[in-house]
This record gives sequence, C-alpha cells and structure tokens, in this order.
Amino acid sequence: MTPDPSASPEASSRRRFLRIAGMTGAGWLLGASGLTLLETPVGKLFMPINDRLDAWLLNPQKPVPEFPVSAIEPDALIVNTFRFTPTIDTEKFRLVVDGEVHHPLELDLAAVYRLPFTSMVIRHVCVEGWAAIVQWGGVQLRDIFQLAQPTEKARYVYFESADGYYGSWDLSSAMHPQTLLAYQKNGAPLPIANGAPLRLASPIKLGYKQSKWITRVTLTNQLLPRRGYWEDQGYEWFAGL
Ligand SMILES: Nc1nc2c(c(=O)[nH]1)N[C@H]1C(S)=C(S)[C@@H](COP(=O)(O)O)O[C@H]1N2
Ligand SMILES: [Mo]
Repeated sequence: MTPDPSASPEASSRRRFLRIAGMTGAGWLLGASGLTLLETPVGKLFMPINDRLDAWLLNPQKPVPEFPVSAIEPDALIVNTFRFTPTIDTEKFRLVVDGEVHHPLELDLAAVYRLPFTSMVIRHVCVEGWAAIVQWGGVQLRDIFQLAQPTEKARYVYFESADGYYGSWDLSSAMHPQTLLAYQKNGAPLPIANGAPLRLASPIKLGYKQSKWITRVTLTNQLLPRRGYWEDQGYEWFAGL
C-alpha cells in the first residue's frame, strides 16, 4: 500500500482549519484579546499569521456580487471631502507600509502599478443618504500585505491620508479580495477629488471607511485611542455593508 500524504496529521488539521475558516467568515478576527481567536464549535484555535494569510488566499471571504459595466452611474458619486483637497507630487509620492510587518515598504507609484490589476463595479454607500454604482480599478490591498508580510501580531490596519483624514480597519476586511487600493474610477485615471493617486474602495464598508489620498498603511496589534476621523466623533467603527 502506498502511503497517502493527505492522511498525515498535518494535512488533516489543515483541512479542518480551512473548513473552519470558511465557515466563520469576516467576523473571526474581531475578538478583543491580544491573540488571534478563532471561535469554533469545538473550541478556540490560535493561528499564526502566515497560516491566516494562506487561509485567506486559499479560501477568501465570499465575494460581494458585482454589477455589469452598464449599471455604472457616472454622475452619482458625490465628492465628499471634509477638510481640503491635498496636493500630492506623484513623482515624490511613496506609499509607506509599516508597523507589524516583517518587510516595511516604501512603494512608488510605478511599483504599485506593476502589481496585478483588478477592476470591479460596486455600490458606494455614504451614511449621508446617497449611493452610487462605480467601477474602481487598482490593486488588491492583500497583495501589498503579501509583500510586507504581516507579523503574527497584526490584527488592525491604520490608513493615513494626505488631508489629515485617518481610519482603521480589521485585518480580515482589509484582506477581502474586493478591498482595493484604487487608482482608476469608471475606467479612467482616478480624479484628484476622488482620492488620487491612491484611495480605498470596497463593497463591504461604508463610504467613510474608504480613505482617499492614502499615504501610509500601518498594521497594529491593537486599536489605538484614535480610531478614525468619523469614528472618533461617534460613528460606528466596523461600518460593514
Ligand atoms: N481622505 C479622505 N477620505 C475620505 C473622505 C475625506 O473627507 N477625506 N470622505 C469619506 C466619505 S464620507 C465618503 S462618502 C467618500 C467619498 O468619496 P468621493 O469623494 O470619491 O465620492 O470618501 C471618504 N474618504
Ligand atoms: Mo460618506
């Protein structure tokens, strides 16, 4: 009889883990403890970050259904800027990725544009009572994380913007395949008013979570007292759609 490698204890615990990861979906990183807690019917598992990244890549959260290109509403996205529109020198621009990562990054725009391109047509929803179907093009944020290699402590992601806006996400939502760092809107270069050179775009979070003019992405182990520009004024932190 030939030995069956898939019958090894490692293979069977991996299969079980992947099944559990698929079942628990987006909520599984939201525990308040310092360790990553994976709640399962049989107890609690602590997963090192690289296994979590593998699981996200092999078995990502379910994608949100997208709209056809014909559904795009070109005039419906209202520019919503609370402070000012910053001036960014795209030659000097560097996207900083730091904090709980093994490989801190300073990416110029050419390096971002070299990463695999993704486009999606989704609904943008603002809490102020409007929505718009928009096509966004750019890179999956999780591709940036794969370059930066989060440490096993990473659980949250902070975004800093050139206008002083700031926000934070749970790492699981940030790893969602439809969470993009976008540089195109409706098939054209992203206008400065909409956050060029790089903004967040995602069908799983409200508009105020989608920071424009992102300059820095910092992974952290904890949520800091400053959680976000609107969140610190009482708006919901998770803000899921
Ligand atoms: N840096 C920054 N990002 C931001 C904002 C902002 O004022 N500054 N407004 C937020 C809000 S409330 C919404 S609805 C969207 C609006 O994106 P848009 O201006 O491209 O329509 O951007 C979000 N991201
Ligand atoms: Mo908004």
